[in-house]
Amino acid sequence: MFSRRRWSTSPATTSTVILLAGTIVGGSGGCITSGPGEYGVSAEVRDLQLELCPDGMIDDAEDADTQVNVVGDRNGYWFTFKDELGSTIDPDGAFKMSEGGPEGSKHVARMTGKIAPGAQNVYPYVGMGFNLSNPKAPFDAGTAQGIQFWAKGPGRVRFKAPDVMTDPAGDLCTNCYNDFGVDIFLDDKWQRYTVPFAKMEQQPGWGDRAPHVAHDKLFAIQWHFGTANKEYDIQVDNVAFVGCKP
Ligand SMILES: [Ca+2]
Repeated sequence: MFSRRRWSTSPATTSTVILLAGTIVGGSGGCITSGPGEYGVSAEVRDLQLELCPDGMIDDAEDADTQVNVVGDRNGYWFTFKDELGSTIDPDGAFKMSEGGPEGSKHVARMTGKIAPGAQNVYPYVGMGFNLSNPKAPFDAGTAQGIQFWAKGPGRVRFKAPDVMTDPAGDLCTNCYNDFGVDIFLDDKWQRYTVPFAKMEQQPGWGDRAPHVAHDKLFAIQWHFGTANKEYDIQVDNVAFVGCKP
């Protein structure tokens, strides 16, 4: 899965190519030409409802700091990341919350910028998210059945949860970064999305495989955007564990 063709306009170092291997997007999902958010997983996770777990709100950003709501050892920080191909992202470096959000919200996690051009086997990307614990450590989501969040695009976002099997921090993978997740076509208005762990899958065709997401050993929660040449403005709020069994 490594690049067979050198990046034509910027020198792709070996490390760049390895990094890119973590972001290869699976085969095309069909020939949908309009309103892709109305179909498939995007629609399923928009329509699904699961109740908030006790202390389930991971972060609503309302305190405007860059740490999730501190609950036990759930105390990680937000961050952004990007490729080395020229994609831009704001905030870059130190994270900061933006103003706005769905109704009733004053602050929100937001990333804006433009994705670099792609090429054959070259996949530019950006992302934002947070580690669940600080220092980074496996986090047990307990009896939660999934993760809910509000988001606004538009754009196709990969929502994913690096875990002990797919994140190098777990010291178990050799071809890492194929995290379990779902691809969601975000609407251009605020919507709630509820993603059950059971719905999260690895991308086909690359990376170490695992049977299912290790929701008892999660490292992080992330939103990736990687549509080449595209300007983006992705907002996320009210991230929570949902569906706890009594
Ligand atoms: Ca908020």
